[in-house]
Amino acid sequence: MIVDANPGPYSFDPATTALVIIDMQRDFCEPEGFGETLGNDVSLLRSVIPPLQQVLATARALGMTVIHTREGHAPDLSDCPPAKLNRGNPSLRIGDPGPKGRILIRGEYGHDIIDELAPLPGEPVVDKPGKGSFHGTGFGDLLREKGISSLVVAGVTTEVCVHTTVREANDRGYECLVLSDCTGSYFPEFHRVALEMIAAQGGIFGWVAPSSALLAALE
Ligand code: C5J
Repeated sequence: MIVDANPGPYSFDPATTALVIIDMQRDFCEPEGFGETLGNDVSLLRSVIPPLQQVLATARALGMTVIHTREGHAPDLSDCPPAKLNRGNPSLRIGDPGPKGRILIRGEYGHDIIDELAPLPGEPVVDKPGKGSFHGTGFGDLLREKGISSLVVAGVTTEVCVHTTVREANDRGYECLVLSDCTGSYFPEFHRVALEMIAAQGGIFGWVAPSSALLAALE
């Protein structure tokens, strides 16, 4: 199948392609979580949800591999480097108790994926301590086990966890398509430029297309 993408056609086989949904967690997408403690307007991420719900429904209907990721840490913070824990001047730090549970801690309500995009039983959920999906996780092994060679990437935030994952995947030989309207940032300018960076120089990290182009190819 071929998607009309930037910088050119993106070809993929749904049988060897995974839809990877990055960090659509309450901690990033809803008030009173990690994103808000850093001073961000989390409502800016909400526009991602409706188109991503449509892509997710289509991928599931076609039997494509769907993988969710969550950024977060063990309750004892043993996998949270001090460099991450102590950085910046948030209103609450990682591990502090907040209205939605301890900030960015696995097992807490705020750490989980938003109801609108909740994983189905059997869909892998990769818990990652970092921004990229490969670092400190079984994500690479999972892709190999499932025979995946291409990734359709969505989620938040575009210039942080989406970008890091796409860069890691690109270096490992995966062909990545990033869905422009199914990714989002607290900084619209960063979102725009991050997408440009992926497709620049002949697709230095991959391809970019709106979800409508992917859905047109899948129909
Ligand atoms: C951030 C992420 N922005 N999921 N994490 O800290 O992009």
